[in-house]
Amino acid sequence: MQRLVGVGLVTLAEPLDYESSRQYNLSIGVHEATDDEGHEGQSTVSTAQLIIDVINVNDHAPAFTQRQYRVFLSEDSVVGSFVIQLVATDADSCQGNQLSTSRHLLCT
Ligand SMILES: [Ca+2]
Ligand SMILES: [Ca+2]
Repeated sequence: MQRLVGVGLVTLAEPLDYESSRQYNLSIGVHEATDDEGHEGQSTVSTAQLIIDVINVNDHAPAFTQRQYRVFLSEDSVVGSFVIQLVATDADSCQGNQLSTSRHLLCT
């Protein structure tokens, strides 16, 4: 008895973006090519579920909330004086992504 084997390929039609869609849940059906009398078959014989989990990559660059900062400091300011607090954000998911500033680690 000979077995019939069909192969179907699933290919990516659009770029993925973990921050927009983290999972895709697809239903895939297989049909008979022809029925016993040689007519083109249309009924679904079997279905399967395909779940695609998108893996996050670090594809967004961190950015400061302002393009320019300006601070006025008196020349007699002592070493260690507070100068400014800067804030940066990163559109990537927080999992494993941290922003490193000279003094603090941030997670957005
Ligand atoms: Ca990033
Ligand atoms: Ca990402």
